[in-house]
Amino acid sequence: MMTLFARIVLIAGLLSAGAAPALAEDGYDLWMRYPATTIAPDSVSVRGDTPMLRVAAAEVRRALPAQAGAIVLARTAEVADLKLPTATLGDEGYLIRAVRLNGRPVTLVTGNTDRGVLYGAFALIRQRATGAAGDLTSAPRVKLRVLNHWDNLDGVVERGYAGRSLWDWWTLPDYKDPRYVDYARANASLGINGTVLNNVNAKAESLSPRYIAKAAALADIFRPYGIRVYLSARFSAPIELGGLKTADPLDPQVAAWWRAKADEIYRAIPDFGGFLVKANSEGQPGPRDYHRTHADGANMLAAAVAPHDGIVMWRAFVYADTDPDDRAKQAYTEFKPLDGRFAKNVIVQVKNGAIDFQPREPFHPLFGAMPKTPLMMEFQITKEYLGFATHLAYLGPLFAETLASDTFAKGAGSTVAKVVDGSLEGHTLTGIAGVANIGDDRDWTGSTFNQANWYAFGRMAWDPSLSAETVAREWAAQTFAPAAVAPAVAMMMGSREAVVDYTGALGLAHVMATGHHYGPGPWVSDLKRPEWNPVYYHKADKRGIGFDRTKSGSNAVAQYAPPVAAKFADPATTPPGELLWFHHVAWDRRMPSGRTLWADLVGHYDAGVAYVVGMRTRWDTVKPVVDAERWQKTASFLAVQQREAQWWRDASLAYWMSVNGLPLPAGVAPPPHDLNWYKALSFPYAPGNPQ
Ligand code: GCV
Repeated sequence: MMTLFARIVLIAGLLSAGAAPALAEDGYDLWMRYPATTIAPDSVSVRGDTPMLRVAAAEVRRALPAQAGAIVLARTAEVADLKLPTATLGDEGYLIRAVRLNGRPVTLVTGNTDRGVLYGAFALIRQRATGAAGDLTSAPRVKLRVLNHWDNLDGVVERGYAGRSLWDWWTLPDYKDPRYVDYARANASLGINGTVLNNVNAKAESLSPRYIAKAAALADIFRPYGIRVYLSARFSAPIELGGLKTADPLDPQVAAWWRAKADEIYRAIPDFGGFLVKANSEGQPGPRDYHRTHADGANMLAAAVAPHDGIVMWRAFVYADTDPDDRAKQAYTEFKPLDGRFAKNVIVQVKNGAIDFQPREPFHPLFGAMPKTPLMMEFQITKEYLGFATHLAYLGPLFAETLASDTFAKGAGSTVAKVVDGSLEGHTLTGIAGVANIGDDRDWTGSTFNQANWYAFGRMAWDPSLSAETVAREWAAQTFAPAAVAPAVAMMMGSREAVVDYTGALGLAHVMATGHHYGPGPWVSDLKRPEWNPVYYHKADKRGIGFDRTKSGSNAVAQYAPPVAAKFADPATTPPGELLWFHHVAWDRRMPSGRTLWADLVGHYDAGVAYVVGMRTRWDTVKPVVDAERWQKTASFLAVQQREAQWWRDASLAYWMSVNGLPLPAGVAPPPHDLNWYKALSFPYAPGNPQ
C-alpha cells in the first residue's frame, strides 16, 4: 500500500512532469518545432497527386497553425491561367503568392516541378515561423547541394561527434528507422538535394550487392523529399570486389567492370546521383598508382555513369609525402594542368582552403584557376578543428567569408561564390558539399547550436549570397522562443572568430594535437610525414613565426591571380588574419593594432577566452525562456568550451614562450603549468578518430 506521503510525492511528480515533460525538448525537432495545434487539414489543398506533392502537403498541414488560412500547392502548369512570372524558377525554384483561386483568397505555393512545390512548402513554413510575410520567389543558385557523410560501414563516423552513424547498415534494408524520414524532411526544408552515404575513405563493400540494396532502401525513403543518393567509390574496387588484377583506369576490363557496376546500381536506384572519389590522398588508391592522371580516373568513372545521367565528384584534396613542396601548393600543382581535360559530367570538389578545414584559411587557389572545369565547394560542417561538438562555433561567417573572397580570375568581383555557382565561367554543373555533422545523437548534431551549422550550410548552398547573420537569425527564430533569439544570434556571430583566437589567430594553422585533432599540439614535430607536424606549418623560431609562402619561401602566393598574389606577397597588405599563413614574421613586428606581433597574438588568445566567458553570461540571461534540457546541455558545453579555450591559450603560450624566450606583456596571466605538463596530456579515446 502506498503511504499518503508517497502518493503526494507521486502526484507532485506527475504534475511537474506535466508542466515540463522530461524529454519533450531534446532538440530532436531541429528547426522544425511545429505548434501543437496545426492547421485544419482541408485548409491545404493540392493539385495533383504524387509522392512529392503528398509529403509537401503533409508538411504544411503539420507545420502551420490553425489560423494560417487557405493554402494551395500546385505546379505552375496547374495554375497557368494566373499567368505568374515563373520563367526564372527553373526546375527547383518556387513562388509563393497571395492570389484568388475559384473566387477565394488563397496562398499559392507553386513551382515548375513537384520539387519546386516541395521547396516552396518549406519556404512558406519558414516564412511563417520567422514572422515574415509577403510574396516570395526563389530559385537555387547552385545545382548540387550535397551532404557528405564520412560514415563507415561499422557505424563509426570519421570526424563525427554526434554519436554513431545514422545509417544502421546492419538492419537495412529490412528495417527502415523512422529517423531516415526526419533526416530527409530536415534536408528538404533547406533545399539539400543529395547525400553521399559513406565515407570518402571508402570500403569496396559499399558497392557490393548487399550494400547497394541497403543504399537503395535509403534512396526510396529520400526520393519524395527530392534527395538523391550518391556513394563514395573506392578506386581499387575492381580488384577487391571484381577480382581483377588492376584498377588502371585505362584498362578496358576495369572500365567494363565500372560500367557493369554502375548499371547494377542504377537498376536498384534509378535516380542514383553518382560517385564521390578520394583518390591518391592519405593512402587511398587512385589513378596515380598506375601513372595515370586524376582526369583519367575521373573520366573512366564518368563514362560508367554517363548513360544514366550520373556524375562524378572528384576530390582535389591531394597531397603526398613524396612531394617535398609546400602542402598548400600540391592540389593546385596537380589539378591546374588538368583544366579542360575532365569529362563533362565530372565536377572537381575543392576544400574551402588549401590545407584542411582549419578555423581560418585563405580561399583555395584552385578557385578561379580552372575556368574550363566545374569546381564544387567542400565545406566541413562537422567541426574537426573547431572544438568538435562541444564548442559553440557558428560556421556561417566561415562559409560567407570564403564565398565572398575575390579570386580576381576575371577582374574584381570574381568571387568564389561566382566560381561555385557557375556564373563566372558559364558552367551549369555546379555544387556545394558539406561534410555532415549528423549522427544518431537525439539532437542529431551533438548540440543545439551545431544544428545551426547544418542549417546554414543548406541555406547558403541554396543561396551563397545570404548573410551569415540573416541565416543565424532565421535559424534562431525557429529554434528558440522570441526572447532568446537576439542573445543567441549575438553569441553565434562572434563564435567562430573566438575559436580562431583561442586556437591560434593571425593565420596560424594546423597547430592541433595528433590523430584525433583534439586540443593544442603546436610542439608536435616527430610524425613521420613532415606535413603532418604542426611545426611544419608555424615554423616558429627565436626570430619569428609563420610560413613564408612568398617568393623567398614556397611561393604559394603565385598560385593566385596577380592582384591577389600581390596582396598576399606583402605583409603590409596581407589581411592580419592571414598574415602568418603567408609570412614568417618577426615577433617584434608592429601590427595594425599598434602592438608587437607577440603582444597581438597573446591578445587574441585572451580575447578568444573572454568571448567564451561572454557567451556563458549571455546564455545565463536566457535561462528563463529556454527549455531546461536544451539550456542545460548548452550551459554545460559552454563550461567545457571555456575550460578548453583556456587550455588552448595556456598550452600555446607556454610553447611559444619556449621558442621565442619573450616575457608575456604586462598584466597577462602566465600559463598555470609548464610546457611539459601540457605536452604530457593524452586523450586516447577522443571521438571521431577511426583507428
Ligand atoms: C576523410 C582530414 C581528416 C580526415 C579526412 C580527410 C579528407 O585529413 O582528418 O579524417 O578523411 O581530411 O578530407 O579526406
